[in-house]
Amino acid sequence: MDKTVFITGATSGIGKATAELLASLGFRLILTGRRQDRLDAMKENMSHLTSIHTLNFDVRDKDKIPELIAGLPDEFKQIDVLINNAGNAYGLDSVHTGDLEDWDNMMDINVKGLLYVTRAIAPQMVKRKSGHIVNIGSIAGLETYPNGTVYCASKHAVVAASEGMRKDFNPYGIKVTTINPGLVETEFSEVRFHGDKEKASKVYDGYIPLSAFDIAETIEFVITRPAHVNIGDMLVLPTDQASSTIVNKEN
Ligand code: NDP
Ligand code: 8X3
Repeated sequence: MDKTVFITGATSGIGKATAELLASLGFRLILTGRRQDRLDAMKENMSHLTSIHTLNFDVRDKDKIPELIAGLPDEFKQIDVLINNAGNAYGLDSVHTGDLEDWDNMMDINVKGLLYVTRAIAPQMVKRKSGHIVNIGSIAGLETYPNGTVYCASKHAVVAASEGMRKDFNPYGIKVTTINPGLVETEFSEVRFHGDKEKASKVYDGYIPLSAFDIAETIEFVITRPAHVNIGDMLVLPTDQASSTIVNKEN
């Protein structure tokens, strides 16, 4: 597979599962995140499958990102697919009690971070008149739920940014896809509840959530369509989930 895929948030959950699946298919990979030990372990474990380059950065670091992209080794300079996956929810609170630092994290990482990375990579796609940008939104970008206002607002912004990018990049033949998952069992809830593993695990009790691999397979599907086919938007739910607030739980 002679394509280079750049994945943000590759150290955990959906990003990690996607990296593993795409490595097994021979895609050249640029794996990114803030946890260097995890990036090192992934490179070590998967280098027998494909060429892997890792970059350690925070998607909020708007000055560092263009420098890192410009400094990529020749083999990794041409990025064919950008998967904007890095993101998290912080807190589950009403707007009148929410923590402002949590709000900054969600808006700065989920929205501005996604835009900073895209801004650094899209020019080479425009120049080549080819490329594919896959943005990981959420069901929270299509509806809202109580106490999730700011996370939902950040994911609504991702859906809007994705739609806008499709228009901006239309003259250049660049595909833009938004994948909106429902409940996926990853480290997501642990981050949301600031490290409270017990509270986090309860989110996935009593029904079968999606696995990170389920979304990795969806990503693989969208990036392997023929050149003339762009999957615009996908909502991918566990069978047990009908909406953000309707989940068929046993108890
Ligand atoms: P995880 O917490 O398992 O993974 C989040 C990833 O994002 C990690 O690799 C983390 O890496 C990276 N990340 C977070 N903040 C930053 C940052 N500031 N800079 C760089 N990387 C960052 O969660 P998921 O895999 O579930 O989440 C992936 C995406 O999927 C997110 O955008 C999330 O909103 C979305 N999503 C998740 C759903 C779910 O139910 N789990 C449902 C719908 C959408 P590191 O800490 O090493 O930087
Ligand atoms: C993650 C799913 O329902 O926790 O985007 O917002 S949810």
